Amino acid sequence: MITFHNALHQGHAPVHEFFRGERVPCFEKPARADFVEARLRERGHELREATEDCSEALNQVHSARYLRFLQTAWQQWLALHQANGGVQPFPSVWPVRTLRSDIEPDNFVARLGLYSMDNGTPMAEGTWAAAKAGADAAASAAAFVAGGARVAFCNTRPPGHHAGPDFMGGYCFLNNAAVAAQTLRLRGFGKVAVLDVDYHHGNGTQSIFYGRSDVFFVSIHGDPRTEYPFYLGHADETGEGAGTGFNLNLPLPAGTTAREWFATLEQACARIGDFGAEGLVVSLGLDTFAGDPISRFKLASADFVTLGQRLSQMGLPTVFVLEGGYAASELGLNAVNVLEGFEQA
Ligand code: Q9C
Ligand code: ZN
Repeated sequence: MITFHNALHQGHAPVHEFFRGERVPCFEKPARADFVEARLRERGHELREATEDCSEALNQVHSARYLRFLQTAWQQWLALHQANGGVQPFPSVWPVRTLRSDIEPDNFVARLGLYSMDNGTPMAEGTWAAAKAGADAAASAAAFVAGGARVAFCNTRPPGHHAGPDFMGGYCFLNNAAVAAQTLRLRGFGKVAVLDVDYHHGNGTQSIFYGRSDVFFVSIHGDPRTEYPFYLGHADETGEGAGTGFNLNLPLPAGTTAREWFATLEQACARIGDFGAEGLVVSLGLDTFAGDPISRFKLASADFVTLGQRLSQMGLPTVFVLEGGYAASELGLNAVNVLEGFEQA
């Protein structure tokens, strides 16, 4: 599988996040993409540098003021105090209902809260560069497919599917899958489906396309009543305005087995077929794996081969974009299983 990689991902290396009130090492760590790359090389797959600047698509899926903030966030943080280079910023206040989000506060941490959905998305010095290079890699994979290739993979981190039009969250800053889908649209694909198989609902991708009928968002994920991101991902979210009917959520309970999960995948595939998709973007989270430390579905490594085979049978030009998956040492095997399953079928 031709893979577009993110040469700058290691610059996104925050040290800790919060878990049960304690600071713990980040689950979303550089080793994840490195394990995937090592496995790809071992299996003889070709790695390529990004060929595209994603800016056009990026500006269509994120707001100008969010991108402006994110691009210099680390410099803004450093300017506050000489010691800030050694510590991570975290938001501590958010503009929830009744509070105003139209005015950017002068206070940096207040601005960080304005542009965050949680305090679980730590940033570091190289975060913007890594996120932008990742979105460039996603756009490159999409451009490659738009140029006639059957399939491509984007091996990147930080992930993207929780990042909405104007906020970061869930380890995500720029929505790589949305950039890939928008790139397919810009290059002549009339109808694009985004299938999100990450354990967590892709709230950011849903929100970006919620009012649109040209991009059908479908997600299979842990029920938000008990699982992150909690505040979106219910079955009754079907789109709004022109986008009504072009959003499908298939939440499943924690503990869901591979058999139940694949039965649900059939529903997703049927609806993507009915939609008449011309291209497919797969938000490839591998945190559905039974060994994932923060998720609760029960897929085995071999099930990921089956997933790749099933997606290949859709017969669509396909862009795979890496999302979550925190059993880092098994992530390479699980990702490559999907890609090789796709190529075999
Ligand atoms: N400290 C993705 O899989 N935080 N994001 C978990 C553990 C939310 C996962 C808390 C998990 C977000 C892309
Ligand atoms: Zn996830």
